[in-house]
Amino acid sequence: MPEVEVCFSPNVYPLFHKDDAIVVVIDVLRATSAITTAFYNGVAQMIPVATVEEALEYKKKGFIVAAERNGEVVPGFDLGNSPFGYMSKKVAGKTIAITTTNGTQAIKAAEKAKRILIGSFLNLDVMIDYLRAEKKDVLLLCAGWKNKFNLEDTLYAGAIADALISKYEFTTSCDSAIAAGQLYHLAKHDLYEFLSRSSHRNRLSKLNLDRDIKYCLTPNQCPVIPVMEKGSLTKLQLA
Ligand code: 3SL
Repeated sequence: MPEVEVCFSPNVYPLFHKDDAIVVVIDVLRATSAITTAFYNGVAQMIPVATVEEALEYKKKGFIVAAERNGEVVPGFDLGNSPFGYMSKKVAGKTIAITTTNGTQAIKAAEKAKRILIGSFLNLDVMIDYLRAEKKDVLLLCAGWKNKFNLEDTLYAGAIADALISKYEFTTSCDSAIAAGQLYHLAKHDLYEFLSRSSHRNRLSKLNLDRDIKYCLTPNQCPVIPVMEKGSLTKLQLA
């Protein structure tokens, strides 16, 4: 039976790496929600980069570039991490380079994985369907906050782990998958309320970003799966 595991911090990804596992990178607030939204709205390709300096190189070459640090758009760049910035016709069909505080760092941390997918509540059901059909080991990689644990990524990991284990033929011997599943059960009736004391919900609220938080926590609005192919993200062709 395929196994599902949850890694709570990109820092410890090497402990979880398996050559054949599918890695789902999760940064619910807000990087992976923004990326999912971008592909749902027709963005052609996204190039995740780790540093603002690398992002600047893409800007000099004429790319649209998104750069976020600590929740805010880095001055001089076109976009940040608000999913609402990726709904415009201006980005449809375009390639966007992107760097974020945690999300793109988590993608980099997993770069040795054979397949990297981008997960968010926005693509919850389509992700579960895809993973169950693939029947491969799954590693749910939470971006967290600067390599520390966060609740919102854990809840999404729990939603996936719980569905795969309880409804389909997946198993786990990983306590973090069990813990994430149990937390999801406590939270699922009102994710927004459950996160009321969480650090990043509060950080974003102080920046007047409650609209973003509510959007990112509303499941299944964007049924697409971004996938990493040779250094950039594209939309996975679903059967
Ligand atoms: O850390 C990240 O990658 C971001 O999602 C953080 S924020 O939501 O833009 O603050």
